[in-house]
Amino acid sequence: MIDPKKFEKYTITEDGQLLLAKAERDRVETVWDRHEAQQPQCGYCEMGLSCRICTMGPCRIDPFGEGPQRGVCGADADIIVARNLGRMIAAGAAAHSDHGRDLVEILYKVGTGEAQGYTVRSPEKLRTVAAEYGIVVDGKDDLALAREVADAMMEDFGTRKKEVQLASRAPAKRRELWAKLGMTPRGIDRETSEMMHRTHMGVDNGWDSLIVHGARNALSDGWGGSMIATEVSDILFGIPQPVPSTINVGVLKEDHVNILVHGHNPLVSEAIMDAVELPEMVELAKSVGAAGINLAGLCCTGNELIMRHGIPMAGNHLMSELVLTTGAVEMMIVDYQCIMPALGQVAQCYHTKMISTSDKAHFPQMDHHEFHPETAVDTARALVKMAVENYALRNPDKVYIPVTPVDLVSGFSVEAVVGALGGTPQPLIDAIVAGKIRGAAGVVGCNNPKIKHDYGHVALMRELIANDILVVDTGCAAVASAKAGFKTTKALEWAGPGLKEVCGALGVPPVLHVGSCVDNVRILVLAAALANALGVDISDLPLAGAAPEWYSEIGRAHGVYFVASGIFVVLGPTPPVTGSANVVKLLTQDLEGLVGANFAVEPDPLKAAVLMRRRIEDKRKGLGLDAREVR
Ligand code: XCC
Ligand code: SF4
Repeated sequence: MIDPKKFEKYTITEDGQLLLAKAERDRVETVWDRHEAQQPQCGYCEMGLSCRICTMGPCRIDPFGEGPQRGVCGADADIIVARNLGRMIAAGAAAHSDHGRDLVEILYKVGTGEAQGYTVRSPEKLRTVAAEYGIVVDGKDDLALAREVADAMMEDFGTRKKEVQLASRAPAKRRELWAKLGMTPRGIDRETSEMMHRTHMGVDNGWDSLIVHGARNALSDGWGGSMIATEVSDILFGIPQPVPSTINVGVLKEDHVNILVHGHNPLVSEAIMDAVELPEMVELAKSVGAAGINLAGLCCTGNELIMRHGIPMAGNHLMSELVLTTGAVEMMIVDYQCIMPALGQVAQCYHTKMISTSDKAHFPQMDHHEFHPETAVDTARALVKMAVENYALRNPDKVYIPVTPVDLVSGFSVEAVVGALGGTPQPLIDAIVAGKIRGAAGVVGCNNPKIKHDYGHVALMRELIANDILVVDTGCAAVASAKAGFKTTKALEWAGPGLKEVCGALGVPPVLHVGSCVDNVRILVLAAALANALGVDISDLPLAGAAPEWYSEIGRAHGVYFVASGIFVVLGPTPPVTGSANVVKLLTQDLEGLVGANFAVEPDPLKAAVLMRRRIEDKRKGLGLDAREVR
């Protein structure tokens, strides 16, 4: 017997520990094994001091000052660190913005009648967004508007604008600041493309000007590509409203055909959901001896489904391999982002069929069945049928679903939050002014084997709610807190007295699930709405953000757009910038004077909570509200 306690150092979750023991029994290699095999990781790269941008290199700078201080081209530590950071931001912004573009293409095809199975589920939002883009809505039907909105959004991706449209949601003071600093995002693709240009050898060698452009690049995602992704998802699939569901590996059902969707883009998972619910598919499942078909999500496409439809969630990033070791998954269907290329290998040990679906995301040991809007319904049906037929190949001796699921309530879009407050943000503002709620914190981002799985998120959020701070979360952070039981009103017993009173009266949990990673923009929209209601800037509000277990370039871009929007952000894992004292000082100190917020790095979530509380109390003081001392 392998003692699951042995895996307490890797994860705080019971399902994680038990399945790590199962993985060891089944001789499955996991992300933690590979992380260990990589030790010690390259110190130059950890500090951002290696460069392989051109073939005169690769080069590295000696952080101790004895070896080379310049690359072959003459770039010093500041330039190399800033260029690397810039490219990280560009990649992250590109990823989520490209996800946004895929949705805009579907919206257009819905308008022309070419997108099989997709439709406009939220005509209200279509009309609101159309009006924001200056489109005349009166007298037009949904399909005509879908085409026009899609066209207008495509323009945002281009280069011929002064400012991306949805940036107009930001407070006027913020936009003036961006204009003054040269951070106004002009076009979504333009800023990413310009970053690749600037970081080519021999272009922008100002470490500070590179970072200012990094902010503009990240803002083009936050107020551009990602915001478009969220808005179009709401238009096509509906605006999330509070909905109960269940979470952790226990959502898999031993007597059902289990299908998992993993990735980010709801265009695949929504089609699969529709196919799973077809009576003919359910009949087919019964004919192979299963009780039915069970669909569950992982990572952010799971967040999209749970937010809108209450589809159960199996786990977050570091659970994506372990969930396969249950031996109970007939099929995992992936789209893109955060899908470990190891998954196909893990699935080899079981009967699980692995399916990739995007023309831009191929993986080893997966079967590729491309999704296109024109044929999405047919593709989804064929895949679900294949999954059902695979049930016969399941080996009951290998099946192990070790836990029972935890309850949660999801679906807190900005519209739902305002709805819960009775139609205006005023009651939230009143509660903050009265000091019952000290402020709000956004906790976002990933898992990373460098931090004990889920510990960063859960320990941080426990501290925040205990100190009367309302938490909104997204991405894998949101999955972590839900598994820990923070997303039902029962969790109010862990909240401070003020937060408990306010959330109790509203009937909402102390931690609100606002969505997937792209839905971080819902936090921006909510922050902007609060700032506008008070006539102040976002940086004046008692808000703070954290990414306690972030790993990805996407996470990097999001951190930068939060800070550039005026929200202080604490990072768990250290970004690869410590090789440049100048860059570190800019990010952790001087940005405050420029954009009214900066970064801090603090891997210990208890200390991170102190930093966030201090920030929130400082901002209360600035607004003339009562402030507590935080030690
Ligand atoms: Fe999770 Fe979004 Fe991070 Fe990926 S990046 S690990 S939050 S699934 Ni968006
Ligand atoms: Fe080396 Fe400069 Fe080329 Fe980078 S750009 S690899 S520092 S020569």
